[in-house]
Formats: sequence, structure tokens, C-alpha cells
Amino acid sequence: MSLKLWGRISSINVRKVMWTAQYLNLPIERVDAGANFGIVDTQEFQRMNPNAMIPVLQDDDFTLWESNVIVRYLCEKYSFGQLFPAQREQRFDAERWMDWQQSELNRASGSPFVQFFRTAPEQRNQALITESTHKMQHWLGIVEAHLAQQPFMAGHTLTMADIPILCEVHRWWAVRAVSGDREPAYPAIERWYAPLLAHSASKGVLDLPVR
Ligand SMILES: N[C@@H](CCC(=O)N[C@@H](CS)C(=O)NCC(=O)O)C(=O)O
Repeated sequence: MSLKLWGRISSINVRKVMWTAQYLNLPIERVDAGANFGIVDTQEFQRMNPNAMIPVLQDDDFTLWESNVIVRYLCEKYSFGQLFPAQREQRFDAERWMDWQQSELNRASGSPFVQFFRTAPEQRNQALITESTHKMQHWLGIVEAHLAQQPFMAGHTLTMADIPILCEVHRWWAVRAVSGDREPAYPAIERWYAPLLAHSASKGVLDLPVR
């Protein structure tokens, strides 16, 4: 097995994959790419991912892009029946939350993140921040209600469904810290989040500042 991941660790999508690999104790080599590291604009890289985006996984001679699919792949290959549910309904329950993270949560959280962390204060679009923050409050309200009913996103144990949402919450907490958005509180999310953040899989991944 030779796992190589292309992508800078500041990317939420790279963090998802690294958290998964570290949780599973998989030896993985990460190569900085994207943003100031470049590489994504080269023909060589675009032969692996024509979108010129990170992350890209190479597992021997198999190449894969799309972060949540990479997480699914690692979980199916190395954690079948645990992080990757063996039972069909639980598996698709997990798949559903992963797709939802990409299509709803990430779309709402991306703009405020870019506004606060990658945009000069005088250039920030307050209307966009306000609108996206309201959307995030709505989506996180759904996660909060869900986690008040059960310990993890797709049942009673940790599955692949938790990982993208964990990384999303990690980034959003950083946005909240700078935006001053204190309400509402999310006690069920906090109860779920704290041990995952403290897990050794977060080392060098979620213990790094959001930037
Ligand atoms: N849907 C893709 C999105 C990938 C994506 O947006 N990657 C960003 C970083 S988070 C990127 O490559 N940005 C360009 C760069 O870093 O140079 C995935 O989940 O993998």
C-alpha cells in the first residue's frame, strides 16, 4: 500500500482525508499543493485532476479526487463494517449526510470563511456574511436536533458521515470566534465534537488554526 495525498493542510477538504487516514492509522504521504504552493496548474497535476483542485489521492496506481469520495474510499477499503457501514440502510444514511455536507453546509459556510479569513476587512461583504450565517444557523439547527437524538450522525458509532461534518464544524467555530456570532448554543454538537477534536486523528489536522 502506498498512499499519497496532494493538497495543503489549510484546506478543509484535505483535512477530512487526513483525519480519516490518521484515525485509521494509515501511512500516508501528504504533498503540499494548491494556493501558494501551486502545482495544481501543472499539466502533470491536471492529468490526475482536470479540475485543478485538491485533494487528490493516489493509492498505488489508482487516482481519486473529490474529498468526500476519497473519505468513502478509504473507509470502504480499510474500515468496512465500522467507519463504512456494512448494513445498507446505515450506509446510505451516512452517504446522505456526506452529500448534504457538500451541497448545503459547505455552500453556506464557504462565503463567511472566505470573507473573514481571506478578505481584507474593508472589502468584506456584510450582506453576504449575514445571509450565509443565517443559513448556517438553519443547517446547524438540523445537526443539533439530530445529535440530540443519537450520539453520531449515522447511528450509535462513529462512521464516515461524521468526518466531513466534523471538519465543517471545526471551520465554522473559527468563523464564529471572529464574527462574534455567539447565539444559539449547540450543546449536542459540542458533546459530539469535543472528543473527536481531542482524538489523536486531529493531530496536525484540526489542532492547526483555520486560515
Ligand atoms: N468538491 C471538491 C472541492 C475541492 C476544492 O474546492 N478544493 C479547493 C481547496 S478546499 C481548491 O482546490 N482550491 C484551489 C487551491 O487550493 O489552489 C472536493 O470536495 O474535493
